[in-house]
Amino acid sequence: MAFKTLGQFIIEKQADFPYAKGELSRLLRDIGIAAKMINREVNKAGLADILGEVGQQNIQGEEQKKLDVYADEQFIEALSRGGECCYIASEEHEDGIDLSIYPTNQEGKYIVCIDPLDGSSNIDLNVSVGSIFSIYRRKRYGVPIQMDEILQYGHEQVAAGYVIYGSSTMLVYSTGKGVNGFTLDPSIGEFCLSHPDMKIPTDGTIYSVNEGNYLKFPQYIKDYIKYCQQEDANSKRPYTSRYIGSMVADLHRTLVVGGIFLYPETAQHPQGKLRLLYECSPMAFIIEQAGGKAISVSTNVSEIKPQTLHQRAPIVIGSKHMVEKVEQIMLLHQENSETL
Ligand code: P6P
Repeated sequence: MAFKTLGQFIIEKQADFPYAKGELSRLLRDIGIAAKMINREVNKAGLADILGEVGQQNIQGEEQKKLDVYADEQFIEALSRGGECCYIASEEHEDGIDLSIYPTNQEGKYIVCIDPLDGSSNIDLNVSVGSIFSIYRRKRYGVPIQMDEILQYGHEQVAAGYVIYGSSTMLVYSTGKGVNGFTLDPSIGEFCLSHPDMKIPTDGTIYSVNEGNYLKFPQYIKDYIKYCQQEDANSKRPYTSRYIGSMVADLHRTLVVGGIFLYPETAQHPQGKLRLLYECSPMAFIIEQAGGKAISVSTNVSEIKPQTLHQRAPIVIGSKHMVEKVEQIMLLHQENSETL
């Protein structure tokens, strides 16, 4: 059976957006092109001796780049050329990239926040890494882009998605009408629909957290981790602990088989480690679109107003009932501390 390609699927779903004249479709296709370019290089990463170490000339006499720099360049290249994007906020750039100054992107309708290669420290360990993207609608035209158009709430996202460069390369995205997964078929160089209408199980038996930080976690998180480890046949506990250390890989597993991923706040890092605009918000959008939940301490990730481009946020995300259990324990602690 011939699979439906990403391009065919996007065009088919264009009817979901009566007002869009194909710009979002073209933007998603541009992202797919960048993903294919990055996939080709990520899969060669282990051949450093042939490709040459970073900063050296490789056998073609080209400067060997760090893969996250290369990934960043591919997204900027594809989004600039496509013309639909007016501004890029990237993990690799302290300041955003205003494309609206170029005639080709002057009328671009969309703002894209990206983590070009998340978990890139894992590349040399041959661990799955990923790209994460978040798409917002521009608010004004004919004037320079203002920060309030970049720093929008997660619930204002038009679309979000990720690419996971793993045992196979997949692009998973949502435009607010469910989540669909596409697997790259290298033999034809196309992403093909392999996981239509993805739903995260409402319950799971896997918890995913860097337990090395356990002693620094707030008490409600410590209590939840202990809850996961306690014996209880009815609720299939103790749960299994799985932590890859690559957010896209940990959350792709969570989406497919259920579970919960936590990167909480600690005393030293009250905002946690993960970035709001291009890690937490897009992953929260996808997981919520698939029927899951994503909180940041006592608020939904989608309801945090970003103040800066690279702002961090604590996150607990995954199967609905598992996240609700964390909220339950947190509430108990808040009530106890109020009665003390
Ligand atoms: P830690 C990778 O560096 C990353 O940004 C995410 O992909 C991942 O979830 C997290 O950091 C891992 O952080 O502190 O557990 O190594």
